[in-house]
Amino acid sequence: MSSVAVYHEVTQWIAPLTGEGRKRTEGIMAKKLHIKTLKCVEQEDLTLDDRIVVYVNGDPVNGAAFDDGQSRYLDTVVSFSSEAVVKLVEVDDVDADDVLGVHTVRSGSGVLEFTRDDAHYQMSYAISGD
Ligand SMILES: [Ca+2]
Ligand SMILES: [Ca+2]
Ligand SMILES: [Ca+2]
Repeated sequence: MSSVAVYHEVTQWIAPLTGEGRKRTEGIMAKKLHIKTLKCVEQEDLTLDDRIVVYVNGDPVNGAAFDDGQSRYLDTVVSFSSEAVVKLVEVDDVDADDVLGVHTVRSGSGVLEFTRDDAHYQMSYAISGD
């Protein structure tokens, strides 16, 4: 699937895992990453809004449009086992998508900075469980 398609799918995707799906993953996915706020200090695209997709361990988990200075409460919780690789991608139609940064987190809380391609995003997060 192209990341443009992923962007549109993710921006409409709000249903969490329920029932059997959740039971199957609970045993091995003992930790939870809570992605709280994502702030766009400086966007990557020169015109129009950035289209951001957040990936955790390779899966798209949320997406939204951002303008300079805009902050959004993503409130996204993702289960994982040992570590969570968080990647921020800015989607483009005509040229390749832009990876704005990658961070690996395992515990605790804080703010991740994504600063590639002259962009600047700040993501606050907290990890629970062990
Ligand atoms: Ca771009
Ligand atoms: Ca774009
Ligand atoms: Ca690009």
